[in-house]
Amino acid sequence: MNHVLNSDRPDKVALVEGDNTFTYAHIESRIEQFASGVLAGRRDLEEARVAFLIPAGVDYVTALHGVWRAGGIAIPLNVAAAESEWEHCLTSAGVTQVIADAQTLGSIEGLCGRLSIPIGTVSDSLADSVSPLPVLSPTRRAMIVFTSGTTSKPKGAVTTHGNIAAQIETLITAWEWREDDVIPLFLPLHHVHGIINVLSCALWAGATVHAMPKLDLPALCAQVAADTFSVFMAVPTIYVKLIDHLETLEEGEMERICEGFANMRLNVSGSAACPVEVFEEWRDLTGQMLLERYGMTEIGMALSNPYRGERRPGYVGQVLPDVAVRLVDEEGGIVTEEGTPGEIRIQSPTVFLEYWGNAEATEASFAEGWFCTGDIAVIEDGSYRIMGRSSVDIIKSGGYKLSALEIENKLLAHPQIAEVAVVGIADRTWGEAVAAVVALKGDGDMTLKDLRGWCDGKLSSYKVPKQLRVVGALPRNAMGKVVKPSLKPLFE
Ligand code: MLC
Ligand code: AMP
Repeated sequence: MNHVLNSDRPDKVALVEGDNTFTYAHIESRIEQFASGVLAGRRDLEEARVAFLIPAGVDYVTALHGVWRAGGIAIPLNVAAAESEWEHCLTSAGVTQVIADAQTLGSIEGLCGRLSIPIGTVSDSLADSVSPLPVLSPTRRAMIVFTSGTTSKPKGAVTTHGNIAAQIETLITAWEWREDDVIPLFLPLHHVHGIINVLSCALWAGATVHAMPKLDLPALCAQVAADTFSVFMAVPTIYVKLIDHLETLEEGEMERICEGFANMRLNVSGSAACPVEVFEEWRDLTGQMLLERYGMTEIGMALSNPYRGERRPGYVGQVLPDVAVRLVDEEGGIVTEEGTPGEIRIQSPTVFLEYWGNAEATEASFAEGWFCTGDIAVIEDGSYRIMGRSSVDIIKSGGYKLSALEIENKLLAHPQIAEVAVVGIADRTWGEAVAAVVALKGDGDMTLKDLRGWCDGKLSSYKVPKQLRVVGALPRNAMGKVVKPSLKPLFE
């Protein structure tokens, strides 16, 4: 199965990385060289797990596709994670090889040494001659993406080649991807928004991706003003940051950038709820009606406002092609009427296979063959509206899904902290911001600055609390469980 990389026009530019451009033919031959290199004489990697820590660019595409072609399972990791987070991913997935870019290599080399996992760069693995590559069936495992949830440690969601192809195809159809599309890629490449919706859809369609190692608003806006792009995909936080950035510019420059957005065929928002005000401000600035869609690591995308037709602010639209959605109420009954809320459950070829090495969690996440998302929605006038989540322990900050329990477990190791509860509080920029309530041992005090300093290197920086309240004791119910909803008012 050779999905994802378009082969219709080999001379077309697939990827732009800084001043360099790479054609489809060039990337294809690099992928084959890399696949041959990692095979190192074997016929098939037979689902060996190969992790990589590489920012957006030709090396990332080479590693992702190269591992796939060689029959391995690709595990894209966060280049900026803390060492203990990398260690959890490497050990829980039984990673046998790590590929890093020159910059990240130094940070993870020691850990790989300690775990006896060979590490190298993409260039190290490019074979001089190409060896025969295995033929892969759609049921073969292709990728593990680590996702936080209601458990304290992230779980590895395994998708097959068939799942990935289905996730791409549904979006190619629904959003009418085409060969002449050009899209910027600044989202992190260890989550499906960047990997599937942007990178993989574009490369499947034969379009061009401008890979950027990180979000750089002035540089991005300059390209937008130059009418470089036809499609733009981001999380709501990025639209908020763009709106704030545009408002700092002198009028002429702002107008040129807004015109660049206006000239695109599609602006998409997803990964977190897009506030109605953001939809309206973006429409007023650029004339673009944001297309909001809903998805999840385990299922790809499931609901979307229409490409052609009315896009309703505050709603995530209708069911995508080849996806089946049902809402299930608290008693386990299937919701049949508009206006009645229920948990979103999904059945589709896009739905993942399993959590790696965790049959219990996999089983618990399905009911009668339907994947249980934990998100609550309602249908109103034919459109789904997301009402919230069934768990208070999941926080969505800037599009990242964070586990309150994971952060609490880390903070409990602080020598001064006796008790801790982490909650997400409403925030204009981040959607939800991580906030910690702590009870201290002894009489000391703790400032937010102290706590953030202590967290440095122990947690990815986006998980570190942005607010802190110190209390005498945490409020608990009769079962001894912290009453989290009663903590949020402390931050008002
Ligand atoms: C960065 N920071 C965050 C943060 N991102 N804090 C909370 N939440 C976040 N998401 C903090 C950093 O820790 C740092 O703090 C400071 O902001 C500046 O960091 P930065 O890296 O320079 O920030 P920036 O580039 O502006 O990053 C913001 C962002 C990024 C929105 C571009 O968060 C991002 O790319 N988010 C997208 C995540 C994503 O792709 N999710 C999709 C999951 S898949 P300090 O203290 O060090 O200064 C999914 C399924 C679906 O959800 O439906 O798509
Ligand atoms: P992740 O596990 O990182 O893939 O995040 C998936 C979660 O993001 C979903 O379960 C939802 O809670 C949330 N999400 C994604 N898109 C939207 C959206 N458009 N509106 C509200 N929540 C969303």
